[in-house]
Amino acid sequence: MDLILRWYGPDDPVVPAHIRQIPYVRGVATALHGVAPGLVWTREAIVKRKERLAADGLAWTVTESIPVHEDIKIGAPGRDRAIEAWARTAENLGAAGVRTVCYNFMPVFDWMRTNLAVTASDGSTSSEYRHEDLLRIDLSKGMEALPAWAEAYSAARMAELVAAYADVDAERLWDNLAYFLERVVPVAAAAGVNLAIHPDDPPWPIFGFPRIVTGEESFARVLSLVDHPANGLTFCTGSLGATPDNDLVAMARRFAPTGRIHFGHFRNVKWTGDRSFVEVAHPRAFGSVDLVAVIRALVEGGFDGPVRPDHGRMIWGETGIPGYGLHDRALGAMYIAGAWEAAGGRVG
Ligand code: DNO
Repeated sequence: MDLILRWYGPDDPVVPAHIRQIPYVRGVATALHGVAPGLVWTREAIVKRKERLAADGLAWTVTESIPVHEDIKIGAPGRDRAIEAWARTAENLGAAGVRTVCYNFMPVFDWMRTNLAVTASDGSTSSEYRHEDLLRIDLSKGMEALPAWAEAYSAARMAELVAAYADVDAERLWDNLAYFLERVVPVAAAAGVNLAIHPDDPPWPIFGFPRIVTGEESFARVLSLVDHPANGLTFCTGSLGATPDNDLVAMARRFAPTGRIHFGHFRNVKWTGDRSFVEVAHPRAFGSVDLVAVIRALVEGGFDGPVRPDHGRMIWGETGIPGYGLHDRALGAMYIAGAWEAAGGRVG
């Protein structure tokens, strides 16, 4: 596998030169975060980003993510134009040699937490999700007060989105995902790009918005919507592992041999109650996810694609983007690399 780290671009307090010093890491997952959803990333801008990374000896291995415009998820009239822009972006990335695109299909919010910095007994901080706390959040006030890593929404914009999603139940969202994939997969495939949908985090509906990519059956359904090798998955142990309903080892055994896992996100969470969890250090002793067992199943199933440590804790006084400090992700990277090698896999 290719061990990489996520890098948020020039504004990220973690610099490429430091990422490069983590053993094995020779590439990143990144995106042109400054480009609004629905607009095309030009070849020039993509190449400029690639060159910026190359100056520090890093490749742009994975795009994480090309954002999916809400019109596409809602099935609104503007969706064809937004789909066209998404497909052109994937094509431009492929032409520049960036061959994996991670994306998600979560309405309105991406990953959601109710606290971004809970302090553990060792003084480190990490994020947590408690469903009872989520239920106390009043969406009608907008998103400013919401402790989550997500875009801010004014009360008016939020009301608009809630209204737009009123008719979008889970089945409708599936239809809209199918409509999207039917149009983008052929373009991506022709450009030599693999698509890797990210599971919903957490994997259950929030604020009344449906969430559909939540576990084994939904992974199988995504693959069947467009049965092409370029239509694939991001195997995210933190998102899938947030619920005891998912058997991650069984999922790894089922999907790795299909060749449709195109990206791996590895992190650990500890269940703390019904639909509640806290993020913990990567090793299996600290959480509810047995990363060693999952990695063994992936290696045995033949998965050999890009992998990154996902959220880390904040340790050693580091500050920065919640979940995306350098230190704990570097520790996680080494744990993953060790488990990979012990399982007989290649780490590159
Ligand atoms: C969280 C990440 C997600 C992921 C997107 C993919 O830290 O794993 O934000 O990048 O859901 O589109």
